[in-house]
Amino acid sequence: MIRLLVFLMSLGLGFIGCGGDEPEPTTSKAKSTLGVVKPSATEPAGEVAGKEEVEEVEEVAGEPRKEIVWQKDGSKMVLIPAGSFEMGDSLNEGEKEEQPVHKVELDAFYMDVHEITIQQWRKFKGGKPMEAWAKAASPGNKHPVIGLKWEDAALYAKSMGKRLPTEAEWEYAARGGLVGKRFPWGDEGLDDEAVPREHANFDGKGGKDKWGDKTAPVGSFPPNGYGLHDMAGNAFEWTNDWFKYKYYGKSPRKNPTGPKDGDEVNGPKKEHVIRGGAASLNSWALRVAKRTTIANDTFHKVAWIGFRCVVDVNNRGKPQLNPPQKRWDVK
Ligand SMILES: [Ca+2]
Repeated sequence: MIRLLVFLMSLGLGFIGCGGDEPEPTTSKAKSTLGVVKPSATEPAGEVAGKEEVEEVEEVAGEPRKEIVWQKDGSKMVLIPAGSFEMGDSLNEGEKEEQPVHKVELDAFYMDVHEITIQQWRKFKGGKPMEAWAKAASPGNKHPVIGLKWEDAALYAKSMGKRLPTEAEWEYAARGGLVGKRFPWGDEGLDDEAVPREHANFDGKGGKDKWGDKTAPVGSFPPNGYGLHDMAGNAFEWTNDWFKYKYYGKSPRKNPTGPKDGDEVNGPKKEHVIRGGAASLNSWALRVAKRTTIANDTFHKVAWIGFRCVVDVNNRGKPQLNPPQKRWDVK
């Protein structure tokens, strides 16, 4: 009897563990496509209670894997470790909205190694066809999908059981573990384009950058310290947060989710933050502290905007969207 019980338990273990590199199934906790879910005390746990208990008993909490493959869209993701950093323009050289520099603490999360590609976008059922100008600027399946509105990117992320990164998560990840540097690779390159040309696709050509104002296949440049490619250049990337000029002065410290609303930029248009610069813009936009948004539809068509996704890490070290213990600091 005991042996039978052990056998049955081992079957259970095998079943639960069969995910291997697979992310845990992420239940639909997102209340809308509007980005980051902010859990409330009354929100029920997304997993069935029984299953949760079984996993608590049979899984040993461990260190999260450094890399995973997200089964739903085939994206390789890397672990961005928990930690804190000084967010903003510590070199005091940028725009006023990059100030004041403030400390932010973040839980660990997984982030897509690459920008979401055209191939991934085409497989996505809700993905609309790209417009002609976007196809011309990003010519190939391995190139980043661009020309997306924020709502498109957020819908993709939700459909895949992931989410868009907060602006703080994006900047922390882009810094790649470096402290107080200008670019994901270090400080070099504000006046001399030779260095950034080896690390990023931005407007013009030189060195590794052969693409002019068109995007490159994702991963054509070396990764940053966390193993992320193209955090500088190629496609601009949507973040979850609204764009507000003066948000940094009141940003909370722990897992901030951005302001509740955005500023009007060049007219009655509120939008979300885009990060990282693009193949169509100069090296100034590649700075890790640089924050901007689209001002209007015209700008949208000259700033190649794509995205990548993230997912949280639960207290057992597994990827899980919005795990019960996650606490967001909303302000
Ligand atoms: Ca990028």
